[in-house]
Amino acid sequence: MVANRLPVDLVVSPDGTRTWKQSPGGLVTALEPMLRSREGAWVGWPGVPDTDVEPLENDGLLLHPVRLAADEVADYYEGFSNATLWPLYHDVVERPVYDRNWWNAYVRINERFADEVAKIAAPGACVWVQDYQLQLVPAMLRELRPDLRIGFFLHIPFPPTELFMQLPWRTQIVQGLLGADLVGFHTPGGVRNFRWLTARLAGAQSTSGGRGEVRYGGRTITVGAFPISIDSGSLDRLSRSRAVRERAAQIRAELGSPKRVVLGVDRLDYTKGINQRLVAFHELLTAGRISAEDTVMIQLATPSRERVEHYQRLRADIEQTVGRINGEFARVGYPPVHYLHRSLPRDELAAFFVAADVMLVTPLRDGMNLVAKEYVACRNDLSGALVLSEFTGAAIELKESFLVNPHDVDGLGNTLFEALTVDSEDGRRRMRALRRQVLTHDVDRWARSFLSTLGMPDATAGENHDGGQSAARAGHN
Ligand code: GDG
Repeated sequence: MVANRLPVDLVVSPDGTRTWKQSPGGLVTALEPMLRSREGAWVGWPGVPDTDVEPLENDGLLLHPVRLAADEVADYYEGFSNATLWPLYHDVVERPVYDRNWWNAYVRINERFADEVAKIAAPGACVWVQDYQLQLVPAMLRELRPDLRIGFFLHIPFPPTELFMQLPWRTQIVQGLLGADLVGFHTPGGVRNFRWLTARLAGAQSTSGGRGEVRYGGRTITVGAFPISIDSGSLDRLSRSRAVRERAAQIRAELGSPKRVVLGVDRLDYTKGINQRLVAFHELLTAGRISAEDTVMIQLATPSRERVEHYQRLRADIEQTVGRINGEFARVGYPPVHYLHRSLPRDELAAFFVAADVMLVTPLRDGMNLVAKEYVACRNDLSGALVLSEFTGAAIELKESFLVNPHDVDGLGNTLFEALTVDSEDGRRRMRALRRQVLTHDVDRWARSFLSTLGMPDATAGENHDGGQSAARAGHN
């Protein structure tokens, strides 16, 4: 496995002591279960700049840290990855910055990751490269190690072709991805955009293969949609546990036992449409369609990319909106919006999902959105309503949710109101259908499907896979 971050973060305390903690974010949440069942090696950055860390073993997984200097983090990660590619790939919701120094750092760091993998992968091993920070690694790695099977998966949307064409380094990115044997996206739309661009920018030829194949440089590259999911079974079990149910009841009591609880859970990111949903909630209060006594909203916004300017502005905007709503509608001790800017433990998060009558997932653009699926997995009694943006990958699978266009403030308010007042039969019918989808399509199925398409031996056969074990053995060398 190759990803920008290791699945654990290094924590260095002031006295120099080093410990590891589980790192946040959708990617780890998604891959953790698969890794527990396969012995493998993971190449990634430990999250602390200017620090050398020896390879180590963590729960049967070999970790190979890649060193990044502070200026490299600024240019490759905060710069090119999060201020160029992230906004460009999310429909230019914010304006992408095109900076040549950032690009040069991106090339250099992708080379460093490719070199590290080339050193440790066993002959013929399967290598799975993750996400937008490492799009050049497939071609670089193929150059160094033509014996490997290389897969690449993009966790964010692959943008409309007209937007992608803005990128000054568009050809290099497409050629980088074409180094893989298999390139995966969340949605068929991403597949279509990529195939068109491979023809336009790299002269690749599309064949009429089932999943979609392109011919490039004498090789065949498979391109497909692999919608990611969650460990639905374990979250379903957690949500039924007595501790989580009691905590959920306690949360409602602490809120003053309102009739309805509305919840948002996101990394604090401008793609997530947090302000849009707050505005819709505010308008329902102002219009008197809901009252602050009856309906309470909780917005959990996990701190994210705090050194990137777009994010600092966004945080200020959201906090101003929350302040305005509470200023207008709070009674002492009972604000209508409870805003938490922090990360919560998994059990506590599950209790919030259980406590909420309506889940608001309103991104302006999102590759998939795991939160929507997590909410569904926590509703075993079939109560609860999911309001879901059309612009998430999840909307393709979760058709029985209350689908909404987050740019349409009236539509968003009306849909939120509809979800708050849905009759219980209709609500149960919807939730039953959503749960059927989420519980049968879990993250393990996603990973197996990708890896078997990549040609990993025994990818579909359960635990202890040869491919993973040989990669792990190579890691000891
Ligand atoms: C990227 C793509 C795609 C959040 N706050 C806390 C917490 N979380 C967990 C959620 C969820 C994960 O973080 C967030 O995943 P999302 O999918 O919603 O969003 P991104 O981080 O943007 O992920 C996205 C994903 O990759 C996978 O491919 O779906 O489209 O943007 O699991 O529950 N977890 C805990 N405490 C928190 O406070 N424990």
